[in-house]
Amino acid sequence: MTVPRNSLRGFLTQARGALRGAIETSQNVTIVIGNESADLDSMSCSILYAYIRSMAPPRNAFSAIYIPVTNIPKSDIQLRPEYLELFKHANITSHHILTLDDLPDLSTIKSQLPPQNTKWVLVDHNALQGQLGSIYADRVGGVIDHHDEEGKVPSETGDEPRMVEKSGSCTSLVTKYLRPSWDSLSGLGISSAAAQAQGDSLSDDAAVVKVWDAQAAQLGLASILLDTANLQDKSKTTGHDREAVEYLEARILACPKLAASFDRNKFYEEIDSAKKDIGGMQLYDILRKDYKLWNDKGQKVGISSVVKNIEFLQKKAADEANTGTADAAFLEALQRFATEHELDLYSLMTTSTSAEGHFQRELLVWAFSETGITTAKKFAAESGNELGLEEWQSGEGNSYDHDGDGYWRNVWWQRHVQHSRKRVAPLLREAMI
Ligand SMILES: [Mn+2]
Repeated sequence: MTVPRNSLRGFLTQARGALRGAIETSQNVTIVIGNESADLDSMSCSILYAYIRSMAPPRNAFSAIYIPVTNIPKSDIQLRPEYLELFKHANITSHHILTLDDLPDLSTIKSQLPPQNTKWVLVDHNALQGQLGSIYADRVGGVIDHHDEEGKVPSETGDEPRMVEKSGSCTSLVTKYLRPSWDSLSGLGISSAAAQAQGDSLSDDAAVVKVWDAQAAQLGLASILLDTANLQDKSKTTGHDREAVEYLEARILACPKLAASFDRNKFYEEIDSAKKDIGGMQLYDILRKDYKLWNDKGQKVGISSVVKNIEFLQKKAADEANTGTADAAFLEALQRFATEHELDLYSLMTTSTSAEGHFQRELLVWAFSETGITTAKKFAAESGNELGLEEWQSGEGNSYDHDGDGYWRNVWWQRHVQHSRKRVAPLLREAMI
């Protein structure tokens, strides 16, 4: 059975029902899942892939429908205002998105969703992490990603892709992979009934499909534009990104309802400012909203990415603490976060725009254990040049650098701003011994 041509909204509703049914009746299920930071790229990759693949599956698909799962609890969607802004363009709401809450509870997941009944396609990462990874890693049978290759996905993936390539956005690679299927779907119209219908309803159906295509195209386009700064960031943008933007934008402009009013720059600004609108959030939520954890060689390393500078976070910490200096409140908040996550090493990466309008990055590394301290020192010694690390001081004129009493901490300006967590995380992991 092929999934009928449908809107994103209709498809996601169907996917939720299909997942529930598969769990209840022990049927096969294919899950498409993005990484644990669940940024816009991860979310749109999994939905776009599952959507087009379900309507145009390979002949020997493992299951009739592909289920897109966003790798966070449902309540965490609220921490991503850019999701909510974008959903309006895709005619969906946070209630349509499938999250970890739609999978059985971790305590019973192995019996309710037996590994042999599942196939996992990874998008925007290439190693299934955490507890899901410990149960289902052997069931991964496809990947599209733009992070460093970890060699965890089998080299032969049959009917599913095995595509790990450099690209600003993973959504660009997903778009490239799906294009032939999407093109043939759009050529087919929405149902055989449409083919038999009279002229009027046929063109009505065609118009409906164009609206659906434009909604899905906007879902993908937003991620690529965010990841490449509207294709302006030369250090990130690749040919894949430019081609995908051209393709998705054409799909939007092919929809008469949108063609006249759609403006890519305006669309980008809208989603980008929604992403930076984190002023109303608690500091703890800001630290965990774009957080990734690695558990290698017996060390736990966590990295938070934040779209505001340390000064902003200090003010927030001071407001929340109501006492003491901003420096102290900020450091206490970070320490609390690292302690609760039982980290050997915690890193905070910020991005912001300087008063002169330049894009800038700060990098904080704080090690709490003996092994963590060894890693941190090795990282600082070996990666300082590549990352362009320079001494940093807080607004109150304090250095946060510290070595002793069982911990080590350093904060730098990271002058080579082309390097995101995608580069910093592998450098930290290479420093682990
Ligand atoms: Mn990505």
